[in-house]
Formats: sequence, structure tokens, C-alpha cells
Amino acid sequence: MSMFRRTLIAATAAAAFAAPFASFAQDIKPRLIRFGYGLNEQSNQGRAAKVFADEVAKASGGKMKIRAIGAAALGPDNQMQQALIGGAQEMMVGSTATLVGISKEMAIWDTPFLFSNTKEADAVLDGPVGQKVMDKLQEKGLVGLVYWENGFRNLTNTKRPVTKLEDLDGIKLRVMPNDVYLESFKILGANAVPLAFSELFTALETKTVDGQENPYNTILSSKFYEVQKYLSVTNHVYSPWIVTVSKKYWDGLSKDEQKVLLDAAKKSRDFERQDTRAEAAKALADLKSKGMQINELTPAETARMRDKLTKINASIASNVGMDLWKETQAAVAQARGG
Ligand code: TF8
Repeated sequence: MSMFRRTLIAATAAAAFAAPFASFAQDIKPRLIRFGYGLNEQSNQGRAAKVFADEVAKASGGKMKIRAIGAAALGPDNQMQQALIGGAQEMMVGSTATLVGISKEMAIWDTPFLFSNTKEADAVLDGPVGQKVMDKLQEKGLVGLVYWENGFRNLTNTKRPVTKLEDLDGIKLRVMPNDVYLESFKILGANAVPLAFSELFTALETKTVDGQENPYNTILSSKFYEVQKYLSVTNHVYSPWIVTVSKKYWDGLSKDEQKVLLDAAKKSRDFERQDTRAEAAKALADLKSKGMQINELTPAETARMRDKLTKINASIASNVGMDLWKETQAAVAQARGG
């Protein structure tokens, strides 16, 4: 046997021997990861951020440390997104709606009345369509891990109970910085103004705007009941949050470290959805006891609102692409069992 062959056999044997050990000893280094979010620590977003941090610590033997920073202390969604893209911040969670300027496909989730319940939302967001939309972020410098639930959005204001479309006339309504939301509420007759969430409470308090729309959980945790009188149950859109990582940062992590983050993100998602739904189920009673006046919309009025808003669908479809639009509609129909 030649010297060369013998060396080759020895090297192959060594490699075969080393491989199983490599998979035992995880390739995890000490890491400090800043995870920014916009709501306060007492919110559903804050609670889930904490679960995520705990799960990462547990799975990495304490080597990977998540520093969760809430209340938009690292800036509103848009500012954090840019920091992630540039590599100045590692992670965040925020609304998909605030990502549309960066990744146009995200606008699919802004479709009014797309989902009629959380079962449909979970199926589509966690399925191939949700993944496809999330993967589109990569070419923009972001890696999406999971969707959390922000929730079905409802309208609050100081002027009057909104029981019919016409009641929205002239109401100065804060919307997220997002064209679909802006157009939707203009179509419905409101005077819609885009504003970062971090400026919303003050804008309501100083009456710079009359109203806003967000899920019950946020109306509660951000204490909007202190500055808003009327809550109208519109459920006009289901709003997801998305957990993202800077792609620059992600690409520098080992496979093991990436897996720690993805697994922990999935655990935080499952916790977050349960927690959010439990809180939402009793939030209306809480908001009533805080003094809010709550009204439902009749099915006929909801139908009128829906009809008006179908105008926006064509522009969403053309912005995200007809293929994605159709795939999403098919996925919703499948989740509905149709
Ligand atoms: C909004 C959203 C907010 C999120 C949050 C700051 O109204 O619903 O909850 O963007 O991450 O801006």
C-alpha cells in the first residue's frame, strides 16, 4: 500500500470518528443579542420577548444572551428595521405592516378581512405562503423567523361611537405608516394620518388625532382607554407581528446558534399566541370597566365596510404580484375547509 493511500485511509477514519463528536459539542459562542420591540414590558409583546430570551438562554447553556428592549427605546419599527439591515442591531419584533416599504410582498397581510378567525391566520402564516413572504426579506437584509399575533384590529376614537360607515366621516385617525392602511381608511371616509406607534399615545392625549385602530390587547396595555372614549368592534384586519434578525448578523452565526434562535422563536410564538388570545378574550370587559363605551357593528354595516374596501384588493394584488395574491386566496380557502 502506498504511503499516499495509507494517509488517505487514516484521514478518512479520523474524519468519520470526529463527525459524531462535532454534532455533540455544539458550536455556540458567547453572544449578546439586542431584541427591540415597540410596546411596553407589560404587554403581550413584552411577555413573549421575555419567553424568547429565556428559551435562548436555556438552549444555549446561558451562552447566548437576549437583551429585550421594549417601549421603542431603540426606535420605532422603521428605525429598528434599518438598524437590522445595517447590522447595528441584531433582532426585533414588529408589525408586518411597517415592513411593506422594505419588502412589498408583506402587504398581503394588510388585506382587509383576509382571515375570519385565528385558525385561518395560523394555517396561512405558518404554511408555505407565510414562509414565502418571510423569505422575501432575505434579499433586503433581514431574516424572518416566525409570526406572532398582534391580532384583529378595532377602532377607537373620542368623537362618537362608530356604528355605521358615515360615522367615520372627518375623524382624524392615526394609521400605521403603510399605504394600504392609509388608502383603506380614506376610502372609508376617515381623515387618515400615518404616525409611528411610539408617538401615538401623546398624539391621542393632545388630540392631534381623534382615534386609532389596534387589537384589544394593545388598547389595554398601552392605556389608550385613558385617552379614548369609544371602541367599535370592527375586526377589519388581522395584523401579524414578525420576529426578524439582521441578515448580516445571522450569516455570522454557526448553524447551531441559528437553530437555537429559530427553535426559541417557535416556542415564543406558541406562547405568544396563547397568551394574546387569553388576554383578548377578557379584554373587552376590562376596557369597559376602565370606562370605554363599546359597540358592535351590525352584520349589514360590516358588509358595507367590506364592500367599500374590496376596491383596495386590486392594488394589493398588483403590488404583491397576482401569483402571490392567488396562492394566498387558495391557502385561506383551504384553511376554511373549502
Ligand atoms: C401599530 C402596531 C404596533 C406594532 C408594535 C409597535 O399600531 O399595531 O403594535 O407596530 O410592534 O403600530
